[in-house]
This record gives sequence, structure tokens and C-alpha cells, in this order.
Amino acid sequence: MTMVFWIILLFIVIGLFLKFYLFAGTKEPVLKKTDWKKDVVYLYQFKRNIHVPNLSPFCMKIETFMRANKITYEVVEGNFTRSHKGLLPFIELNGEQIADSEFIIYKLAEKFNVKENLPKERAGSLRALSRMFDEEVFRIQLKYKIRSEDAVRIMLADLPDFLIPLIHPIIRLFIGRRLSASGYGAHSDEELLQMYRRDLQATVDILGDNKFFGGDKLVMADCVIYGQLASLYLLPCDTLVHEVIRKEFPKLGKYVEDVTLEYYSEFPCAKKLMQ
Ligand SMILES: N[C@@H](CCC(=O)N[C@@H](CS)C(=O)NCC(=O)O)C(=O)O
Repeated sequence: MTMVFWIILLFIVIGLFLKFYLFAGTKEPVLKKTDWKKDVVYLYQFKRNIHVPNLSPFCMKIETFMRANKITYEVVEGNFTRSHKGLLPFIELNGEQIADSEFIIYKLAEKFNVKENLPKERAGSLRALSRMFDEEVFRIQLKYKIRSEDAVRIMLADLPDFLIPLIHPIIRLFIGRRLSASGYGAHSDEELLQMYRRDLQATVDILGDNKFFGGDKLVMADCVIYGQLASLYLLPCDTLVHEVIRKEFPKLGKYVEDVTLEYYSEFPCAKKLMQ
């Protein structure tokens, strides 16, 4: 009886993957929060996790930006909600739905009048660095995360442990297909790690001795870079990319820890860092 239950559950999980990975994201936006309050941002993101403020780097980008700029927001948690574009995060603000962290963050900066006032050269290099993180670093890290059963166990913390070895290959298959479509699936470990090291070297070079990428103040690029690095570094597992950050770029590990302590101090992941 119990076995039948778990087999049905497995089929449900496969069905959800098909829904969210193959048939997602073609609809018009449909507002989810109908009793919204003026100027309150409703942030739709994945369920909290004890190890990291959010499993998604893009959700953390938005939440960090709102915390740093003291924007009033409410989190709407849900692992199965998606925007009309098929992914998370999305926000609703004054009756409008905005999907994709790239558009959300600029909308928030405009609406809540957040100005960075950086020299043009710095602003330009931070924009380029941010896109490198959201496109390349994201994919490289994802490739290693989905390869690790420990990371997948953390991502699917609600499921019983014995299902993880069954679901892990399905996750590798679906996310692996997306990575292959983006071109990153074809690279060898050696090639991926070469790219990753070059990307992280550029990142520490641009950070220099500053506290933040914006100098002494946290800017959009910090939210992007923090989100991407935290989504890997704070997960207690041992992948090849964890090893690269821990051994070769400790400065970036420290950066993640500092931002977590400053902006998420009440979260279990920050409490763990304080011990
Ligand atoms: N370009 C998007 C990327 C968002 C994205 O990739 N979200 C992933 C989580 S990291 C997601 O929603 N995955 C769920 C799914 O594929 O069903 C953004 O910047 O918001």
C-alpha cells in the first residue's frame, strides 16, 4: 500500500516537471493578489530553506534589493506558482504583475527612486558583470548543483529521503536538457571550471578592497552577485565549484557571509554563520 502511494507520488512529481519544464510560460499575466495594498510589493518566490534565504539566485536578487532599500514587501511562498513567463520570481505591485528579475529590479528602482550614482565606467562594468552572473555563472553552478545528490536533497527538503535517489536522475535529465539547449551542457568539467575561474577572478578584481561592488554601498550588481554566489556557497555540499570558491576565492565566500549577516541576520542561515 505504502509502495503504491509513493509510486503515485512519483508520477505526480513527473507530471509537475512536465508541466513546469515543457509547457510553461505562454500565457498573459493573471493577477494573483486581488486585495493588494498600494505600494506594497508582493514577491512570489520558492519556499524558504534553512540553509539559504532562497534556493533561487534570482529570488534572492530581488529580496536583497528590497531589504537593502527598505522597500515594503510581502513574500508569497510557493514552489508550484509561476509567472506568465513560466518561472520565479515575479512580483505584483499596485495591480501589475512583473516577471523576471531583470525587469523587476529596474521597475523597483524606478518606482522607489533608488539611485546608484556610480561613475559611468563602474556602472558599465557592473552591468556586464551582472549579466555574466545571471547567464554564465548561474548555468555553470546549476550544472554542478544538480549533479550533487546532497544539493538536490536540500532543494527537495519536503520529500522523504528515500525518494531522492529516484528523483535525482529526473532532475538531472530535465535541467540537463535546458543546460544543453543553452550550450553549456556540452562543455567538459575542465572547460567549465576554466570559465568559472576566469569569471570569479574578474569578480574579485572588480570588487577590489571594497565592501560592496558599489563601494561602501550595496547596489543592484551586489544583489545579482550575492544571489548567485549565495545560492551555491551557503549550501552545505561538496561540489567542484564549491571547492573552487572555498579554496581559490575565499574573498567571495567572505563577501557572501558578510551580506547574509548584514541583510538576513534573523534567518537560520545567518545564525549558523554566527556560531
Ligand atoms: N531570467 C529569469 C530566470 C529565473 C529562473 O531561472 N528561475 C528558476 C529558478 S532559479 C525557476 O523559476 N525555475 C522553476 C522552473 O523552471 O519551473 C529571472 O531573472 O528571473
